Amino acid sequence: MAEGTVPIIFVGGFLGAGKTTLLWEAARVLIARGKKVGLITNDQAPGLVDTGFLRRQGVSVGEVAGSCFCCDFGGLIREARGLRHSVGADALIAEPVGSCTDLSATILQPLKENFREDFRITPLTVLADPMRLAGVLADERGGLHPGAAYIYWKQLEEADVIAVNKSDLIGAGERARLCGQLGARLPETAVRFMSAATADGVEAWLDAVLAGAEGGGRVVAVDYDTYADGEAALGWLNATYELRRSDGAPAWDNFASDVMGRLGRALARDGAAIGHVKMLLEAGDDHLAVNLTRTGDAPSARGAIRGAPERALLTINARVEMAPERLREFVGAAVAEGAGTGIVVAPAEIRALRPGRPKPTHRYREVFVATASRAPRRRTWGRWLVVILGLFLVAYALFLMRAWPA
Ligand SMILES: Nc1nc2c(ncn2[C@@H]2O[C@H](COP(=O)(O)OP(=O)(O)O)[C@@H](O)[C@H]2O)c(=O)[nH]1
Ligand SMILES: [Mg+2]
Repeated sequence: MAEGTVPIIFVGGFLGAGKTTLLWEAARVLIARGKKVGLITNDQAPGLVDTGFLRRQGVSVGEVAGSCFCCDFGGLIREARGLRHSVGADALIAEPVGSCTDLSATILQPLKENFREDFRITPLTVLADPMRLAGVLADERGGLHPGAAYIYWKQLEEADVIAVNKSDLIGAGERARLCGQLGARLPETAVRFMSAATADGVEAWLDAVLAGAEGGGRVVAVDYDTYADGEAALGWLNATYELRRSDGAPAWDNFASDVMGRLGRALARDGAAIGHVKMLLEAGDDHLAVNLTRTGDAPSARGAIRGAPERALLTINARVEMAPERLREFVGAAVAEGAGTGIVVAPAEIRALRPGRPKPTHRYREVFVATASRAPRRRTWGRWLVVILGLFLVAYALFLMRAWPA
């Protein structure tokens, strides 16, 4: 087990920003330094592609499923402590749900007040996809539902560090432009650029947050009605299918790309804005991840399934601006059409939902500042226990000395 406080890094940011890719890359850097790392993923429902993908990379992963971290603070603590004790993690990196905000008020501040002996809270990093960021900087909404755009801006506002990811996709001119626009909107916030995919800038970011001041330096005002509207604008679908392939059916990799292509085109025809669609196809020791992060974009794939194994497991996570029931139909149709007659599809679990109104376990109105007179609550309880025990012992001693009144 790791002794002393363990740094915990929160990587927030909108759907598709590259959080999971960064978690994996940062874990690789720390593992190469001889550290033990625990990752914590989060989703509104079980069956998370990110968890499956990260576990496939051989790193220890805890998952809080069924609620965001802020609404299941106890679940977050359970996973963080579990990773700290079971694998002796020296560092924890956590990825909140991409449509979640107000992390500073609901997670970082309560951690700082009540768990500072266990965890060191590093600066809150909010990751941004440069194209989506350019969109919201240009017209405030960037093509998102107004509530989703509100969430996007709140994420940026509460960040200790904004990390513009995917810097491999933009040139120096675009970097300077984004930097200037962010500086004008959020002059107090540190901005850095990195590419989680190529690892460029990841180590420098990691060193900066690990050495940085305590995180959660600001708490922003959040209108929970608008926040809830933004979350509810997205249909949420987590589905798992068991697949069996007959001879002559398309290769697994082609099948996965075909399903994603069909789904992407169908959603584009319907005019539905994609938060992200992720697929993980697993067969034996191999896996293939396919992602689509915006309507009209080409899917990107990572990994491969070698040979022609008979069975495979397909997990799909889709967050799209449409009713969950319709999303279920779109996904079901794409899988069935992609499978054709050569692949038998058996749905194992399908959950389609609209995230409910966020009801955080804790919410701080201001930044928690540790002072001698405002010690962590658990210590205060400990002190009371010592006082009560002391009084009891004194009373017992008096009784033994027969000084106790009859
Ligand atoms: N070009 C490029 N793509 C990236 C980078 N980081 C992530 N991606 C891709 O962006 C998509 C979403 O990444 P993911 O880590 O799942 O995002 P999340 O939803 O924020 O966790 C995937 O297709 C990734 O391969 C990057 O630095 N450069
Ligand atoms: Mg992710």
